[in-house]
Parts: sequence; C-alpha cells; structure tokens
Amino acid sequence: MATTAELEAMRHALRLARRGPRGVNPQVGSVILSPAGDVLAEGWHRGAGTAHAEVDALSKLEPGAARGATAVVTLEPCNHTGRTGPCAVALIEAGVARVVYAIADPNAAAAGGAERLRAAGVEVEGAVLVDDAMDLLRGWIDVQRLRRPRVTVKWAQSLDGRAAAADGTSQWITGPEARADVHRRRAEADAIVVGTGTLLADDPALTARRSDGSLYDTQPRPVVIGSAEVPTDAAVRRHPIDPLFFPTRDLDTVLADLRERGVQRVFVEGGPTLASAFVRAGLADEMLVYVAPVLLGGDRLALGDIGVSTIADAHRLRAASVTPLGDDLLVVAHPAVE
Ligand code: AOF
Ligand code: ZN
Repeated sequence: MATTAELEAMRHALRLARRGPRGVNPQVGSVILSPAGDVLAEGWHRGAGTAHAEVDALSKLEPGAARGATAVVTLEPCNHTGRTGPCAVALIEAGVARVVYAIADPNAAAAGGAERLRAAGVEVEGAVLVDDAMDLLRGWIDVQRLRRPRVTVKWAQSLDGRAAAADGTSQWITGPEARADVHRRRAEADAIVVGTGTLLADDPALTARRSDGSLYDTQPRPVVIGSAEVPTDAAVRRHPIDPLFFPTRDLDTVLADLRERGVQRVFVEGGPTLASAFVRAGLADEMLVYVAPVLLGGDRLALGDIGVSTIADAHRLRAASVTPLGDDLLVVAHPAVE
C-alpha cells in the first residue's frame, strides 16, 4: 500500500510531469522522499535526449543523500540504455530502498525496470494513482501500442449519407451545437488533417474556436495532404501554428512523420476523399459522424471508395455512443476489433 505521503508525492510528480513537453518521449515526473516522508528532491523529463525524471531528481542531491529513500515516479523506471542510461540502475546505485510508480512502461525496449529493481532488493510498488497518470499519458501509450498517432476521422452528413449538395455546397449541414462540439475536439488534437480538395473548396481556418470566435488555448497543427497548389492567401496559412504540407497520398508516411514530431492525436476533417482513404487503409481508430436531419440526395456521398465491393468486405463498427446535439446526432464508432 502506498502511504499518504507517497500518494501526495505522486500527485506532485504528475504536476511536475506536465512541465515537460508532449513529444516523442512521455511526460514523466519524480519526487524523492526521505524515510520519514519529507521531499528531498524533485525532477521531470524535458524531452527526448535529456535526463529522465528520476535521474533529474537524483542529480539535485549530494552523493549518498538518497540512501534508504523512496523514489516516486509517474512511469516505471526504465531498464534500457537509450539516449540516457537505465534509471533502474541509477536508483539502485543511489541506494534507494523503495520505488513507487504509476504506469508500467509499455515500451518493450525500456520495460523491465521494476523487475530489475526487485532483483536488487528494492521494494517496488506499481499502479499507484494509475488513472490520474493515464489521463496524462494515454496519448503517448496509444502511440507505443499503435506505433503511430491515434486517428479520429470526423465527417458531417445528411440523414441520407451525403456530405454536400449537388453543387458542392455544404455549409452548413449540421447546427451550431454540433459545430461547437467539433471545435472542442479540435482543441484536444495535436494535428488536424485536410485534403487539398477540401482546402480549395472551403478555405477552412482549421483553428479550434469557441462560439464567440475566440481561440482555444491549445490549437492543433494544421496538416494539408495532396498535390494541389495551396494559395498564398489561404486561411490555413494564418493559423497560429505553421501548417505542414504533404504532397504524398501515402498515409503511413504522413503518420510516421507526425509521430516523429511528437503528434499523438490526429483529427481528420478532410473531406470524403481523405476520410475514405483513412477508412480504407484501416487507419480510422475512431469515427465521429455528425448526422443532421436533412436530406440532400445526389451523389456527393460522405464516403466514397472504402474498399467494399461486397457485403463481406463491410467495415463492421461498434457504436460507442449516440448523443443528441441540438437537432443533430453524434455517432461515435470504432472498428469492431481495435
Ligand atoms: C524513465 N523516466 O523520465 C522517462 C522514461 O531515449 P531515451 O533514453 O530518452 O528513452 C526513452 C524511453 O524511456 C521512452 O520511450 C520510455 O519508455 C522511457 N521514458 N523512463 O524511467 C523518464 N521519460
Ligand atoms: Zn529512465
């Protein structure tokens, strides 16, 4: 059982972790406690290539000062030599008697620190405040598991599955509540992806805005996929974060590049061609379908070629939720086996 002082230290370590950047490496914080439960040192990880949180904390202590201490860390101490040495070994060498951590390291290359510590006689307790730590690290953990950012594909459609009227006009199919919901979700994404077709047709700003037009504090990075020329006065070029342009249509390449940049959450709002490409490639981890009670008919379908020519090929989904938003409905769906 973690002590009250350890739980308090873990809460503090989670706050320290948030000081680090969201990137290729996880956000990790650490607090070293004396046997009496007093804080001796604190540390956090400042991104790939820099000291890990435990080592950062230990570096603030005189040699020998951590003997018999407890190290509280938000992530299982690593057991590998990557850009830095194994933290499990640093803790053993510092004479730490007990280690308390929240989340086991899902990175196979780095995992095994808890076992290594136990083998050296250190008392180890994991899964402490694991839910709080998951709130912080879920995105990073998804990237470890998927080996790419997690992709949400969003589209708005009429009740009869159309994304636009016959002349291409589509503003607006859904009402203000649905659009506000989209903006809230944009603010939670690291990147927002559109195709050049949609960009040229709608000239979207790709910012996350409140209904009064003000910007959310966090903005997704705009990403434009496609070979068409983007006009110099396109609204996306005035986005607070520099847009990335990918002439390639190879989505694996795009996602690998975004992962390297520390992107964990991708929001695809790119129009039927791009949405279909993500679905066809099996890259849509989550689908947000905003359905408006309107009929448009015609051939401007919300999705085009998703690789289904016979019913056996259908993309079977699990509807996670159906939520009324004003006059519209939001259906959140995932692949039946994720
Ligand atoms: C820890 N403490 O503060 C962090 C850990 O390339 P490196 O050497 O920075 O290693 C990166 C991996 O180490 C990362 O993928 C994750 O598994 C672990 N991160 N581990 O003990 C830390 N940031
Ligand atoms: Zn480490």
